[in-house]
Amino acid sequence: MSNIIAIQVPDIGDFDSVEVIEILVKVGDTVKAEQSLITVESDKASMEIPASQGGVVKSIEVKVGDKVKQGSVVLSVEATAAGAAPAAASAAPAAPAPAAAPAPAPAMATPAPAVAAPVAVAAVIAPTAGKLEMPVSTAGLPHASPSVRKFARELGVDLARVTGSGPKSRIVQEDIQNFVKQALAGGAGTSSAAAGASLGGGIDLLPWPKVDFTKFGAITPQPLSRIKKISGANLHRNWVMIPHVTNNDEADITGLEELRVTLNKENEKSGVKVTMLAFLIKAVVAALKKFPEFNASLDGDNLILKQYYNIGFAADTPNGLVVPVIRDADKKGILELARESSELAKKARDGKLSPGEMQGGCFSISSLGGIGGTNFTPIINAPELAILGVSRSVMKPVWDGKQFVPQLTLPLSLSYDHRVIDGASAARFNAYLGSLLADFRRIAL
Ligand code: CAO
Repeated sequence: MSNIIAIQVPDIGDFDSVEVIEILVKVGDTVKAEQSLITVESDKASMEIPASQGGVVKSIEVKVGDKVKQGSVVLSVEATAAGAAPAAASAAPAAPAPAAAPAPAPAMATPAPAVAAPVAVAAVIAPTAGKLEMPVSTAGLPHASPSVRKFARELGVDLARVTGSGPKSRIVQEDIQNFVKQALAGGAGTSSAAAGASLGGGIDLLPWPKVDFTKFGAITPQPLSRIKKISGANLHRNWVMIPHVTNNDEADITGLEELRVTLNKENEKSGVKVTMLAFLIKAVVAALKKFPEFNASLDGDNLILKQYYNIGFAADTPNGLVVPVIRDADKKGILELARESSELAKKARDGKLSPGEMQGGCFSISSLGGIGGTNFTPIINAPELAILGVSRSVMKPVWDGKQFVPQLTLPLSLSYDHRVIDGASAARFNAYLGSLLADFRRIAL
């Protein structure tokens, strides 16, 4: 018996209606679950809609230029046993298709230009089952869909050097092909150091080493998780595009840890564990108020100063790193911050964060304190300008002028975007943060 499945547009976050700009498969193709089927674009971002179910494509229900929204049928596939949807995703039955079924998260990449070129690039912090991830815009990157970006990456083409011939100057696959042809004919530089040097842009690197590892021993290839692929691309972009500097400092949290332990004893029955992370969020908000340039984003030559305080925190999950965001952290008390952060961390681990729960962050905290380490360099979560890395606190002997006294010391590693934040400001921010943690009463000042 044939098993025809209608593949629908999943939850695409804040976008009501998006335009189909590319169809990546054709009738008769065999697609795997999670394979990208079409690219859609809103005025803010473009994203690829993946298959919630593998199989053979029987019909394509959309064409380039169509507007689609959550629940729109993209195409139908004849399901094969091998193409069964992953546990988190389920496909909608063939028409009539009442509501959107959960599907793998679409991969987001390139938003359209807000005004004119240069365009912005949307980043994905992390996907969640059946939901779209958070788009983050960064001005100045070329406008191209995720598949075109991938194609360019595979060929080693620097998109910044390609002129887009698509709508809104979008770079399409043909533009890359033409660019490569031109390069082969000696007209354009793909990876020649001379071309890179003369243009002053692009990063001319050696190609990635291709090694046949089996020559050296047994291997097991393991595909990266979807979250790793998406967060990896974003981390890479942020690392390459943002001039990071990390300021390392230490905070005396002897008193704060005592307070935390006491509060937890008193609140044993409340079910809410007061965490160091909650205190850190509170202290970071106070530091952001004192140093507003840290609560900002770069938009071309403008600094967008934010009047709200949404704090993201890195959560380690079995599938990779995600960054849930606590909104309006300035309006919340320690217990509420502790409760909300543990709920969000649990949802993150269960793969149940919604796109909205990962959007709108102003500043992030990456706490490895529960695991270990003395210092590290966290990567800024663009378009934020700074991130606080926290390592494991240790008891240290500290000279008080007369004697050594034991002090519980928390390492603070503040990475900042040096285009906006000077080293002196970062040192002040970190020192101020340390002073708040050392004497939490200062928060009230
Ligand atoms: N120093 C020493 N101990 C610490 C500590 C610190 N800075 N922070 C937390 N701990 C201890 C806690 O006291 C707790 O100990 P007990 O179990 O004995 O009470 C334990 O570590 C777990 O702490 P917690 O429940 O408060 O959780 P957390 O705040 O450490 O972590 C979360 C929450 C979501 C941040 C964490 O689960 C996580 O995912 N961390 C990894 C983040 C990450 O991957 N960052 C790297 C991103 S790449 O830049």
